[in-house]
Amino acid sequence: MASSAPPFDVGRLTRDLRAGDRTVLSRAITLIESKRADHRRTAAALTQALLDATGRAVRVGITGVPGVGKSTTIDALGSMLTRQGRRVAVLAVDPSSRRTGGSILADKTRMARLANDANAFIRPSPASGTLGGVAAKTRETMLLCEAAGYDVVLVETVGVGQSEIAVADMTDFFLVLMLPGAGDELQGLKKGVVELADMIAVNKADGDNLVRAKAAAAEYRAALHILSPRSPNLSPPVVTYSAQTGDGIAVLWAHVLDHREKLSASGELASRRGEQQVKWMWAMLEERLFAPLRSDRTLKAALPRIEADVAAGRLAANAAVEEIADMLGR
Ligand SMILES: Nc1nc2c(ncn2[C@@H]2O[C@H](COP(=O)(O)OP(=O)(O)OP(=O)(O)O)[C@@H](O)[C@H]2O)c(=O)[nH]1
Ligand SMILES: [Mg+2]
Repeated sequence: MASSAPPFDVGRLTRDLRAGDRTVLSRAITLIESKRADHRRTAAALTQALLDATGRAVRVGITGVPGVGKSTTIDALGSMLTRQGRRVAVLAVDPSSRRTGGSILADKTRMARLANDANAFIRPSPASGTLGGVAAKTRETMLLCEAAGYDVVLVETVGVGQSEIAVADMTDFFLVLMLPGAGDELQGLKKGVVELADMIAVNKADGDNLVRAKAAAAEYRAALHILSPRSPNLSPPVVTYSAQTGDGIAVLWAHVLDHREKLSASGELASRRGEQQVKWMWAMLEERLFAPLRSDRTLKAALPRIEADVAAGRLAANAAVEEIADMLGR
């Protein structure tokens, strides 16, 4: 099927993107998100050509249960940062079916200030595809944003699935947001998510919630003692703030910068990023190598039978692997 869109010119894209052209950035992200094999190769060439201009941003992952205030927080934090002269990119990873095109719109209204800020760029990641796929696109999108001059990248994800692990794996700082309210200690978040946290921030510390927010913070501080921190030398701070009034947002950001300074000084920032890149490479390669298992019709048709035979003890697992490998090698 012939496409009516003009072909992508990597040289031009590279040049215009480095100049910070937002329309070109959007176009380049569309290229990155494309599933076409020729686009994938062009996307790889583009990323490679831009590599020296990437890595400069403060990369922050933000997670929390639905309604905790992620979008409101990003709006308040992002606007504070653009006022300080920063350029802020906001990306969202949400593999759940909960979100449709309509709620992207809702998100933009929750981020009303940033959505109209010339120094901010908001881009939801596609909700389709496998988690690894979605996260991979978000990572590449992050690199493009960096090359286009965005020096803060905020990645939002809802903290109820596995997307938060993917986001923690692509950021320098992982911020876990909590609601005020004691008792329901980890609030539906898996313990594993809290263990990824570089900071816990209790939102909605305003009005009647103020006291409850402080109590919740004290509880998390106590709970964190029994968990192992992500960085051996840094125990994650627990703060309270209000995304609505803006109280505490500056302190929250100061913690991010402080953490960054310490990680840079110890060399952990560079090593963490290096490890993330390698892990990402393997994740993408694995996905690529597994692709035939999903796309080969004959194999797809045969797999349930092979699995059933293995389960029933009619076929040895290693014999099954030989059979599958033979079909793949045809
Ligand atoms: N009182 C108070 N309400 C807040 C605060 N921050 C957010 N809210 C409200 O909480 C609700 C949810 O906020 P969102 O920012 O949409 O939350 P979210 O975590 O992005 O939600 P999802 O995208 O659905 O996962 C909205 O009604 C906000 O107005 C705050 O600091 N104080
Ligand atoms: Mg939101």
